[in-house]
Amino acid sequence: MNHSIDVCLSPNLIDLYDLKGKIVVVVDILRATSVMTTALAHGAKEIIPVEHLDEAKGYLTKKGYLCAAERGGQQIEGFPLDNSPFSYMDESIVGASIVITTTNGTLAIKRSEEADEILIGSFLNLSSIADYIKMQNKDVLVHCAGWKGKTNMEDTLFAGALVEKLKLSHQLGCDTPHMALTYWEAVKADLSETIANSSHAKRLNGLNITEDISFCMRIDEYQVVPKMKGDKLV
Ligand code: 3SL
Repeated sequence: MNHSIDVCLSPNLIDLYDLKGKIVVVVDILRATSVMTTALAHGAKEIIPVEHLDEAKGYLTKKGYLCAAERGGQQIEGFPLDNSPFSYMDESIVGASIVITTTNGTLAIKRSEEADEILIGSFLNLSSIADYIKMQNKDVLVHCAGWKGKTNMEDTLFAGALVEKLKLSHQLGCDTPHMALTYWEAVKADLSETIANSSHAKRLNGLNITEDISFCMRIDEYQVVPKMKGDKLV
């Protein structure tokens, strides 16, 4: 085993990690990276993740872009698309260039910029991400988007699930991959029930967003490996 896998539990901790030469898998299970995975699986041409709302607003008047914005779980007024995976499954998505800004997910992508390669992970494409990584000769860091700097259950569980798939090919870097793996192994049989107790699932439930949560827990629904190429995800 020449390569390692490590886990960063929050974008606020990312400066502790050296990203150079590494594959960074950004994960925001609820819901940004699940949405991006869904959109690309349904034929979107590209996704431009932007950190700031103003930047996203700049695309609203440009021709040829479908714009999405979310803060605090809610769609921002004036933007045609929200942050629900179900909004990215119809014909309008095929061939589309989508611009998206979200509370934590797009921020985590921006803070991963020094990586050799940035991948977008979710339960929806878990095995595809693992299989792709196994074919590369690189160290891996899972970058959990969390919630406003805090750690969350669902992103940590994804990290554990990916560690489980890579533990024979990658040595576990620090303590966090061990912690994430132990957590994943303990609850994976009751994933939906476990996530139902997470703070963000409760927050989304409070906004009457319920179906998204169970959809985002589906494992291997899609076979896409979204990668950043310049400022776009393809
Ligand atoms: O934080 C994010 O990036 C979003 O995915 C949050 S939400 O699920 O849209 O509320």
